[in-house]
Amino acid sequence: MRKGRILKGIGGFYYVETSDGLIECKARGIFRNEKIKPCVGDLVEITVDNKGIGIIEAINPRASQLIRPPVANITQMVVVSAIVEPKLNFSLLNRIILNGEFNNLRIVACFNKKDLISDLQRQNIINSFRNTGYKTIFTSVKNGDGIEDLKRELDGHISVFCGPSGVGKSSLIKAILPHRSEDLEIGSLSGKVKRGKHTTRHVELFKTGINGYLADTPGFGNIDLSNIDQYGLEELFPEFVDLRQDCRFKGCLHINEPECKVKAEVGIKVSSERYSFYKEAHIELLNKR
Ligand SMILES: Nc1nc2c(ncn2[C@@H]2O[C@H](COP(=O)(O)OP(=O)(O)OP(=O)(O)O)[C@@H](O)[C@H]2O)c(=O)[nH]1
Ligand SMILES: [Mg+2]
Ligand SMILES: [Zn+2]
Repeated sequence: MRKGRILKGIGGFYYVETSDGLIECKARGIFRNEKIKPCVGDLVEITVDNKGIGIIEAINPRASQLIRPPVANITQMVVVSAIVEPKLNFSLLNRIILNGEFNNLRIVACFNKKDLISDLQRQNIINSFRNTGYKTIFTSVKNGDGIEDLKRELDGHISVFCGPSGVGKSSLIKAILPHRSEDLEIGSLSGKVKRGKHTTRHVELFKTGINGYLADTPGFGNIDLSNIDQYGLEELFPEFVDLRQDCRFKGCLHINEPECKVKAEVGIKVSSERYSFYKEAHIELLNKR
């Protein structure tokens, strides 16, 4: 038995990184009956036949499992956005972050295409995420700004790059891993619709820096919050954490309750943009019940 990590899965084959290099593997039929499927990121045990084809014999328990994108054992989400081209969708950005929080992942908020925005636009973004504790990085693939900062955040983590189509996820990864550029598909924005089109299709983990792995993902258009518990929602806003114990009522949802410390701090310690998003998510979960 050898141990390894699945870096890529295509057409029923899994590519497992082992101390002897990358080994092409098939999965044991038994997994299908047990309704678990090997997933990129899984730590697995394999045997190799005399033709050099590996068989995945066992899948280690997963520390985390993201459904969209399907990657196991990730520890960090790099949420990539642009401010223009495509225009920032603040609600979608926060939904992606919420999904990361829900999965207990460290969040890095990466704002790419810095070359297209002003200092004021940058400052507004920083302000709207105040007291969240999220690592915020501004990058430009065009002039190389911030790429080294981003690289440093990847050491020791298994990261997924998430975000809408066309924001430059694949371009950033190409800048971080120039030797893998032939494996990354970069799209170009259509001049007419400036919305971007999906160019990245499958998930693969790439090795990066010191003990880091990263995965590119295809951009997505919307995120549904239905797996989040209506009462647990407020716990997923790190800027509420130091305030909530000062709300008058235990279990305060920071919506209509009197003497709510979170509401009192909107525009001060809690940005009004993030609080508006909190209300939006709260109402959405309320209506889903
Ligand atoms: N001006 C500018 N353009 C950029 C920058 N980074 C990427 N682009 C351009 O943005 C377009 C989209 O880049 P991609 O890397 O394909 O975007 P993506 O996020 O991977 O998109 P999907 O794979 O569809 O999700 C390409 O035309 C890039 O050349 C940047 O920092 N500045
Ligand atoms: Mg891409
Ligand atoms: Zn409250």
